[in-house]
Order: sequence, then C-alpha cells, then structure tokens
Amino acid sequence: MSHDKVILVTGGSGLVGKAIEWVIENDKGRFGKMEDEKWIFLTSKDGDLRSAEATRAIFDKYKPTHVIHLAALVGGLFKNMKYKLDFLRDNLLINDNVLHTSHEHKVKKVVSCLSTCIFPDKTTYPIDETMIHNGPPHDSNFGYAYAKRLIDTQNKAYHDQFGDKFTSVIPTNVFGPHDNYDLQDSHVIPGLIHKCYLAKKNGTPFVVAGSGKPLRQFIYSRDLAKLFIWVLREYDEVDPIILSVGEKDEVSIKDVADAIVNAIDFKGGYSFDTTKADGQYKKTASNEKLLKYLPDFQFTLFETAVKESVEWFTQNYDNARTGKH
Ligand code: NAP
Ligand code: GFB
Repeated sequence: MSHDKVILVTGGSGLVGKAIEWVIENDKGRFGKMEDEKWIFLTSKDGDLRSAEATRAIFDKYKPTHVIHLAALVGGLFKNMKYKLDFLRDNLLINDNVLHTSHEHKVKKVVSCLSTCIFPDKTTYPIDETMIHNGPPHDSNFGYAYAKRLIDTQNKAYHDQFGDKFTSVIPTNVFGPHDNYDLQDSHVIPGLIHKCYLAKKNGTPFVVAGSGKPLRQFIYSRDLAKLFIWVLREYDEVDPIILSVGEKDEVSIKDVADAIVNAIDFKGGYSFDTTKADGQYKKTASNEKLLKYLPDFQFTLFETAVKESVEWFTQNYDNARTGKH
C-alpha cells in the first residue's frame, strides 16, 4: 500500500527514537500511527551520517517525505567535558549532511533536536526560545552546544533562501527505556540507575557524583515522543519550541538519587563524591509556548517514570547499553 508520508527517523535506535517507535506502535489515541504514514527507524548500521555519501545513499533508498532528525553524538556531563571537539565536529557533520540531503530530496518537513543545555550559561530565568544565541553556553559542553545552535541557524537559512520547512525542538534532560547506561558516558538518571543496581547486587556503596545540589527538569522519553509526533504533524513554525515539564517540576540531583533508591528498593547507604564536577547549576526552562499549543498535555509523574525506567533496566539488563560492565 503506498503511503503519502514516508517518515525517516535518524537515530531511531536510541533513547528518544525507541520511545517514538513505542508510541507509534502502542498509542491508541491521537499519537499512534496513522493510515497514510510509513515510519522508518534508522540505526548507525544503515550508514554513518558523518559521511555525505552514506547519507545520500540512505535518502535514495527510502525517499522520505518527512524527517525526524535525532542522530547525534550524545552523552552526559563527564563525556561532554572530555570530548568537546568530537561533540562539535561529529554533530556539525551529521547535521549538515542530514539537512542538506533533505533539501536536495525536497523533504516536506524536518524536525531536528536541540537541548536546553545549549542556552547561554549566564542568563535570566526561566529560559525561553528567544534566548538561544544570547551568549556563550556552559563551558562543560560548548562543543555540543554550538553544533546544536547552528541547526537553528541552518533551519532559518534554508527557509529564507529556499522556503524549506525545517524546524527544531528543544527538550530538557530526557530519560526512559533503552537509555545509555554506560557508567562514564551516560546522563545522570541512567548512570545512577546502573550504579544503584550494582550497589544492591554487590552490596557495595552507592556513590552519587558531585554535591547533589544542581537542579534539572527531566522529561520522560515517552512523553517527549508524543510531543515529537505532534510537532511533526501539526507545529508550523521554523522557530524552535521547548519541550519540557514546568518550572515547578524542577528537581535536585539528590531528589533524583532518592527516587532511584526508592524505585530499586536499595537499603544501603549512599554518599556524594564532591570531588566530581556539578556542571551547570541549573538551566530552568519555560514551557509556556508548548502549553499555549497543548494546554491539556499530560506529563507522566516523575516518580512513576523513574519506576518504569528502573523496571525496564532490570528486566533488560543483559541487552541494555551498559558499556563495559
Ligand atoms: P542516543 O540514545 O545516544 O542515540 C543516538 C542515536 O544516534 C542512535 O540511534 C545512534 O545509532 C545514532 N547515531 C549516532 N551517531 C551516528 C552516526 N555517526 N551516524 C548515524 N547514526 C548515528 O541519543 P538520545 O538520547 O536518544 O538523543 C536523541 C536526540 O535527542 C539527540 O539529537 C540528542 O542531542 C537529543 N537530546 C537528548 C537528550 C538526553 O537527555 N538524552 C536531551 C536533549 C536532547 P546506534 O544506535 O546505531 O549507535
Ligand atoms: O545528565 P548529566 O550528566 O548532564 O547530569 P547535564 C549531570 C549532573 O548530575 C551533574 C550529577 O550535576 C553531576 O554531578 N551526577 C551525579 C551525575 N551522579 C552522576 C552520574 O553518575 N552520572 C552523571 N552523568 N551525572 C548535559 C549536557 O548536562 O545535559 C549534555 O552535558 C546534554 O550535552 C544533556 O545536553 C542533556 O544535565 O549536566
């Protein structure tokens, strides 16, 4: 059966890609798969998007009409601090290849993915979409941040010169099933889930990096997935939109550790290793623009989302991305 829309999801095998696939297949409401849609979820095995040639080959094969562009070199605070040049170059190459090949293939719409860590470090709060380019990002992740900021610039340039409908979303920290649990490279929630799981299994102490004081807003991957599907189908601006829980749902890293200790039912003691970096103290973002469009959107409760994420990890430990452990 021919489909009007062929939707190509780059980075389809990652945390966010897997969540979109799950919602498309399981949601019985407005976010589930539509008759006229064919969805293709890419992995890096389909081709290295740092190569223009490999990118073109993928587009020639699937001939997408729409693209959700998630593929990127991604990692937590400690990986970002270590590989700033790789985060800059790999993401610049991937983004330029995907956007330019989309242009060459006359793709009707591209939705790319930025991150709230790209906003200026010295700013007023809450952060909103107009502030992206207002000053340097935090030093810990400037490589990733500048490469992501340029997507917004590329989108505007393609639109101004050719009228292309390339837009972007700006999620806060994301977590959920299929995350990256590598103890060095991961983000805080999968990193602490893995650490706490090992501490319970081996009877060893559970150590949280840093002071536990920094503040973050976290969005559950399956909530973010629904919002991505809505943006692809209905959001009509080139300007980006922040996809996040509200400011009042901001939690401290200590709150995160407590929620994980409860979800794993860990009884041992846990401590903070203040020799490790805290990174940015906070990046409080406003979701006012989103709520203007979707005033009734239901976010999953943080504790419920942490429980579901821990359940997925413990049930899939052998196949999960746990790095070397
Ligand atoms: P992830 O789990 O690390 O997945 C990354 C995806 O990109 C995988 O499918 C990977 O393929 C693919 N990929 C990486 N390098 C590639 C290359 N050179 N060529 C082709 N494919 C490549 O990442 P994620 O957390 O889902 O992130 C998805 C998007 O959300 C990214 O753009 C990220 O910047 C953004 N984001 C993430 C967060 C967060 O907290 N996780 C927050 C804000 C924004 P393989 O599986 O084959 O390796
Ligand atoms: O998710 P995360 O690595 O990145 O969180 P950012 C970092 C915060 O969690 C810091 C504390 O305050 C860390 O001290 N933390 C405690 C831990 N224990 C751990 C642990 O085991 N692993 C990790 N990773 N952190 C990233 C950006 O910033 O946000 C990325 O660097 C990306 O580019 C991501 O945008 C969404 O929230 O600090």
